[in-house]
Amino acid sequence: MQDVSVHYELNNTLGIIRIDNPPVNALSQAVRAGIIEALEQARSDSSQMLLVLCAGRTFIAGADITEFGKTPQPPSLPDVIAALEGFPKPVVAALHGTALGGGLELAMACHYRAALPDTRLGLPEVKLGLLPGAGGTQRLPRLVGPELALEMISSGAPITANKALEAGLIDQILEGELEPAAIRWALTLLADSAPVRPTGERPVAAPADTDFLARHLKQNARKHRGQLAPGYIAELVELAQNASLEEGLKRERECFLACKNSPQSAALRHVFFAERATGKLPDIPADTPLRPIKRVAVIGAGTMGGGIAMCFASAGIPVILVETAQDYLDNGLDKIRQNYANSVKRGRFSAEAVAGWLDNISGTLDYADLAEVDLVIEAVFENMAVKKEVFGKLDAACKPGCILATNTSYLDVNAIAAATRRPADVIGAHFFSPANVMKLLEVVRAEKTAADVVQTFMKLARTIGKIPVAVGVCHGFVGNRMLRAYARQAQLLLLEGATPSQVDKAMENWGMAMGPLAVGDLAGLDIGYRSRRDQGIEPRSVLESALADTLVDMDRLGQKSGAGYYRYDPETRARQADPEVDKLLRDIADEWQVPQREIGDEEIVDRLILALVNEGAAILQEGIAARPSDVDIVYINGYGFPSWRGGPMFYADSLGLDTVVARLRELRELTGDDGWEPAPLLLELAAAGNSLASLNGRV
Ligand code: 3H9
Repeated sequence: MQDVSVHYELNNTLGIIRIDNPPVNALSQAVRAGIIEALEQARSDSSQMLLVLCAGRTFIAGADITEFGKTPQPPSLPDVIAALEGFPKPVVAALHGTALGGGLELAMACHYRAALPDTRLGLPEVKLGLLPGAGGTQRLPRLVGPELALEMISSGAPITANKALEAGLIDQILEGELEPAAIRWALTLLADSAPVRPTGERPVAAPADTDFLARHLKQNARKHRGQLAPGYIAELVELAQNASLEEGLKRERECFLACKNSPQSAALRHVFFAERATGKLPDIPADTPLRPIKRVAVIGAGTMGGGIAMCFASAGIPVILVETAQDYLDNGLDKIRQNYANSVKRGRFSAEAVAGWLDNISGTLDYADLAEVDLVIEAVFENMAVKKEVFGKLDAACKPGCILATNTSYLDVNAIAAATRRPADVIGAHFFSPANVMKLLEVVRAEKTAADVVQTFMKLARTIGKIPVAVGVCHGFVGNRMLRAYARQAQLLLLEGATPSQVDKAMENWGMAMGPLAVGDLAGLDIGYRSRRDQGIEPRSVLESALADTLVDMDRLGQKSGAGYYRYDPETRARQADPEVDKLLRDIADEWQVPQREIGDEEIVDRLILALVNEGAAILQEGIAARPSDVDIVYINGYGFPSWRGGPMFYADSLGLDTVVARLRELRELTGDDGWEPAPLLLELAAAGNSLASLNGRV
């Protein structure tokens, strides 16, 4: 066999097709062609059954995503799958690791399936803006029934081997080492004269009642808002129940191609690779030796500190929580126990796992207990003087080489590092709240942070389940600096004549998880108020915070006080527009002499999103972020930006930078605000006919 990614071997009565295409055995053209060639060989040899298995850490994890967007090369995956299902000898598949997307579709076209116990099986295409395009929408309902099939395909979440066995997706769990166990199982089937059993010829398992689709669409309406694939998926699963395989496959192909060629899928594929690119740092070699991190301490047992401690404990890393008084410590530890207990109640984790994680957390009031830790994360009050004091104490208490990290969202990490005699060991770690849930972690590189400290932190972040993005020092780093520009536009629009509901609805309809004013109410308006005061900005002295400051002075702090930009129903927490705020707005606009006008939703979206784009471009030019795709990842994972729009920088490219520059100039004209001057980087790229994406490859 010419192609090295698929090997065929005749083992007495068994023909073994072994796929070996690291790292995840994706179904590249070479693999597809290799399988067809293997089938040709097996057709005429003395094999009585074929066994498909994979080398390396996983079964096939799907189609090769890098091939999407290029001209398709034969054979197509549906053709390979049809050849497997229609093969005249029984074909069986042995799964391990992950059987995902096209990988699971291929397995479903085999006549029997078995898996090692820790295998995960799923159809995650929806996360790439796609749907299963090689029969998955038609074969999965035939095996597990339409209800579970719809849940799996529209969530993209994989299931365990046990669940797959219970649901009829696999026939057997394999024990022991993959290959010998798979061969034993196949020979048993052969001994039992197991017949060819094409999945496509089966009727749908346990057909659902007539309104299951309507229920599904209603339950998921909010989650799927604005997305193309989920509607098609529901239609196709229904078709599996009511139409022939041939008809179902034909419609599946049409829908798959519509999704594959859509801007949404291009955006989500960009996000897939962008998420994995964040760890590749332009100036730090990938093989930089890492510092071992075996024990960690977290300073401050408040909401943030507790959440951070949970991240380490849940990853099996012992963590000491440090407080200044016993009752603060006790409260913090109680809160952690409660959080874990809630997760167990909701079925997220087992009680057994959580008990083990809790054993990883201890508490102390004494910095002397930090002598042996390898990393400390400070999560005290967001105040420079307090942070400097803590870092002075850490410098004295911690061993040489211990990494000292500050969880700040705005402050100057260089100044904090200067409070120690070891600035090379100091780094910023901006976790997002709730820290045990939110995936994003901005890793802030200060001027003197050592390369191995950065690399260690980036790797450690992955170990605790985060998506780390390396950023440089500036006020607010990448995310909060951009947020400031975005939130400023929301405030100005209110004073110019929009209402809070209008601004929020426009942004939510565009795809943001929550509008900016609802976010402000959720976070608490007092936070920004305090931060402005700490920066020496007097309350109500600046136009863009005049409304927020006034609300705080009126004790309208947001959801926690029952009112902010909105009023909140005490029972349901539903937000209601408040005429009092509209009146307040008009008064403030009069006071500042801001003329009122009708404002359309398109202007709201343009102003908020282009403010992000312009600030993002300035951040890139200053080298605060390494590449545009890093900025996208920050905004998607930390600020509710719709992933199917690819992030603000990808979105700017999709508009075309010429269009972006022209619109920025129009906005300057319209508002008279010089802040709309296009960032020089945008001008440069637009003039050269280039995209922001052209900078992604510069690493
Ligand atoms: C599909 O199947 C469509 C069909 O229905 C229809 C077709 C007609 N292709 O994530 P990792 C790379 S759509 C190409 O860091 P892990 C990845 O970029 C597909 N490359 O490892 C990375 O490269 P690098 C449906 C892929 O252990 C390296 O492999 N399937 C693919 O944390 C390691 O990846 C999916 O959506 C791919 N399919 O996680 C599954 N997958 O080292 C997508 C990975 O250069 N994959 N790479 O940065 C995953 O979810 C995870 O990669 C997996 C492993 C769980 C498998």
